[in-house]
Amino acid sequence: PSRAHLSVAIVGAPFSKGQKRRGVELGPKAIRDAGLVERLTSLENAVHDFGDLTFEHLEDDARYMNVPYPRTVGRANQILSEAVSRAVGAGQTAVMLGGDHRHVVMQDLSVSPDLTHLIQIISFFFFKQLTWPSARLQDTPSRPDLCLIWVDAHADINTPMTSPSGNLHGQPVAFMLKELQDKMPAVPGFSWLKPFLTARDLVYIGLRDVDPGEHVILKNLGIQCFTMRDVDKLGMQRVMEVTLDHLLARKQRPIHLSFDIDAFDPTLAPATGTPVNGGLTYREGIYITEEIHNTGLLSAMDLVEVNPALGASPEAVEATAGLAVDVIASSLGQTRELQDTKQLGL
Ligand code: 5AB
Ligand code: MN
Ligand code: MN
Ligand code: MN
Repeated sequence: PSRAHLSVAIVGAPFSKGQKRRGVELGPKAIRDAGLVERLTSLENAVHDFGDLTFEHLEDDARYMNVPYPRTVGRANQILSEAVSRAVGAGQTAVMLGGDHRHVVMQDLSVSPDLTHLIQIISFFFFKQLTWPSARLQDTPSRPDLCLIWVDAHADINTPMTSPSGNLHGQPVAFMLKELQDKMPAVPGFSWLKPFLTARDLVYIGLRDVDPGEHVILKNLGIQCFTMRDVDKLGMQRVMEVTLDHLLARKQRPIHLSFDIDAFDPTLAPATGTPVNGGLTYREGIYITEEIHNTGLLSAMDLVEVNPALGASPEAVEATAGLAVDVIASSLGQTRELQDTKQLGL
């Protein structure tokens, strides 16, 4: 491990109402139990674990169109967003643990780009695991220049109209994009969230299960996407080179990384709600995060959709949570590169 010397804020978002499978709210505990804080501390980061947020379950939360629990999910994202904003405003790198993907990302965006990933988890189990970017809080230091790297088997860019499931964990990106605002209905619970991202501020990596309506949106908006076929064809080194060039060539800016654990192959990350065959290898996933760390621009990240209730065995859950720790540690300074011997004191 390398020395990273970052000030890291960990925020747990034990939320699951962005999707219909319960259990993703247990994700933050599983990731902590897999040794997250110890690992980040061993990288010489200053680690502040703020524990888990508490989310209310709102009574009177009738389905809106086909979207279940809109107010509960919206409010939870707002709470997450505020927590992330405080951390980012205090100069910390925020790490959100999902929970489902709906939840995490929105919070991130309100604070800074880093939290975006958490929002992903929000989906139906909105808070499944952790992350999506919540740049929306008006009363917090928002980051107008934030960019977002979304690592996921899914694009999570359905609108309530295109969504085949209604689940909000498949929709967080649509809430964030300025270009989609005339396509977005006024979902109850989300009036606090103002779109903060443009289509060229976003890159996807790992896609392999994209709905028809999502295809139309991705193509029409010209969003930079690296599907698993592109990863096969180009290799991850080239994918990361183009990704970082696309987002950073014009100017250096903060990055929010939203990492859905289902981007990995299900053989590596079995304990998740919507596994899809043919995912990232361990080395491809770790290379993504090493390259992001090396930019020095990571502001917030979310790690979402770890669902301990869906592992076939305790070993399956431990493998998935351990993988989540590796992804977060590698985003925050753990490296496979040999170190400078003087710095190591050798
Ligand atoms: B996840 C699906 N596209 O909208 C939908 O795991 C799946 O946060 C969404 O990426 C998966 O329901 C959400 C079919
Ligand atoms: Mn470093
Ligand atoms: Mn996702
Ligand atoms: Mn996914």
